[in-house]
Amino acid sequence: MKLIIAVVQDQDSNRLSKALVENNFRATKLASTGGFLKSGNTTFIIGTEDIRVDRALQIIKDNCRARDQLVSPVSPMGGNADSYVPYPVEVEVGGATVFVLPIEQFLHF
Ligand code: 2BA
Repeated sequence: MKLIIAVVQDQDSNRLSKALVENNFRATKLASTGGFLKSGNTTFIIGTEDIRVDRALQIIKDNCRARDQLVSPVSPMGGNADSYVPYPVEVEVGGATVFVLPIEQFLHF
């Protein structure tokens, strides 16, 4: 069994949830925040059998697309200036950042 962790953009999350349910995958959605943009994204955790991993990855690929996002700098008001970017930056976000991990044990009480 494998655990798929997929970080996707909020705009794609409803479509992806729907597609996962339609294809009989069980998933949990977590509200998350990107470390770089510091804006909201959605993290899916999906536990599935090894033989269904490729199908889940295809569904994620089909339902998440890359978008350019302009990041406007926010002055760090007395806070930590380590990650402060002093000019607007355009970055391509997504489609999805995906990790596939082995599951040692799966329990469902
Ligand atoms: P963020 O960390 O907010 O990153 C958003 C986008 O900003 C990234 O898109 C990438 O294009 C850019 N970016 C991130 N860090 C950068 C840096 N140090 N310098 C220049 N550009 C940078 P994606 O790569 O598609 O990532 C989308 C989101 O996926 C990330 O949001 C983060 O929440 C997650 N993610 C990506 N890589 C990860 C990793 N190795 N571990 C954990 N989460 C990750």
